[in-house]
Amino acid sequence: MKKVLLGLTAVLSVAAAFPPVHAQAPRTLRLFIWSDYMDPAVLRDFEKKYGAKVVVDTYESNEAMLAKLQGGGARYDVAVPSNYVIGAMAQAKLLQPLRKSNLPNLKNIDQAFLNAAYDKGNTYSVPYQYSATGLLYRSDKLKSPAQSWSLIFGPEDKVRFVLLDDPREVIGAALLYLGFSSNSTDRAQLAKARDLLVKTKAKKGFVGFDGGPGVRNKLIAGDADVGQQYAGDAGQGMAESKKLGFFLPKEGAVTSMDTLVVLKGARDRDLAEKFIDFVLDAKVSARISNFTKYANPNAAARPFVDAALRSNPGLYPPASVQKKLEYTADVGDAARLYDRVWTDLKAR
Ligand code: SPD
Repeated sequence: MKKVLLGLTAVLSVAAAFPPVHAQAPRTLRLFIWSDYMDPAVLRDFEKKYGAKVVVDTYESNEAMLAKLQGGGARYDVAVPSNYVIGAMAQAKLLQPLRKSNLPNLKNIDQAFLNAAYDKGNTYSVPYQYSATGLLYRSDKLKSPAQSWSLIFGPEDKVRFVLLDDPREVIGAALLYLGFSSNSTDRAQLAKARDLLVKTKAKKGFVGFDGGPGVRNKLIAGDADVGQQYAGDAGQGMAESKKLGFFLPKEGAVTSMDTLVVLKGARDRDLAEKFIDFVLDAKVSARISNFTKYANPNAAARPFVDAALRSNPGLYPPASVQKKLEYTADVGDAARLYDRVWTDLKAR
């Protein structure tokens, strides 16, 4: 009996020293990202490679993301904010500096997209995917639409339209239509944009505000004829329905770079950086673009991006159109003016 007990003790102590792999809780990466902005197969590959589990939560605007992070109730490791909110997030101490030695694949990003004014030295963020925002439309309803924001902001009232539930996009588009910068900080110009938006929202054709996937689904379902839309989500919509067309309006288009950041509240900073580096791999990055249909700032990925996407002028516009694209900028204290216009518009 004593012998048996001794044997059992030995087995138990060996088990404690070498717990079976399946007994260890897998490392978890909590990813907070825009809807339909990541290929799920890429996440599965990351899980296999690192024996980790990826839990995804989604949002439809930077403002929604910030509200959740600042509410403090939810903790994530990696998020995907747009360029123009990086400064505010750093100031609010929501971000951790990136340890570049853990990101060897950062070299894959096109130099033109590194060290940008919104995050000098890429202290907190690396470029993920980018796009301009234009108009997605039903080509069976609108045969040859004017290539203009007037489709929604003009006097015409028969067209049913959806706007993005994204303040900087909506206010930016109104400013462009009025001939101003989409980053204007001028009170009078913002007041004109508000008046135009209030009139626009009161039109019979106004269907509502929605996120990128919601806008394209409304068009596919035939519930709207036109929708303000990010170029990538427009590409996803056109891949699903032959009845959709897309253009960047002649007055100009709001453009933004979405980025990968490690959050201050990250539970596993090391795994978060492993994830970012995995996404920066040339082939992985191309797979993501091929899935999301967004433009890719990763130079090494380009040869692997579908040829149809690479030659899509809505995604990679020619130089003549690029001149009219304005990157959304951090407007500093004027953000309060934008908030006021948005709150006022939503309250009506
Ligand atoms: N469904 C993915 C949406 C990504 C949008 N990024 C740009 C937003 C800038 N306002």
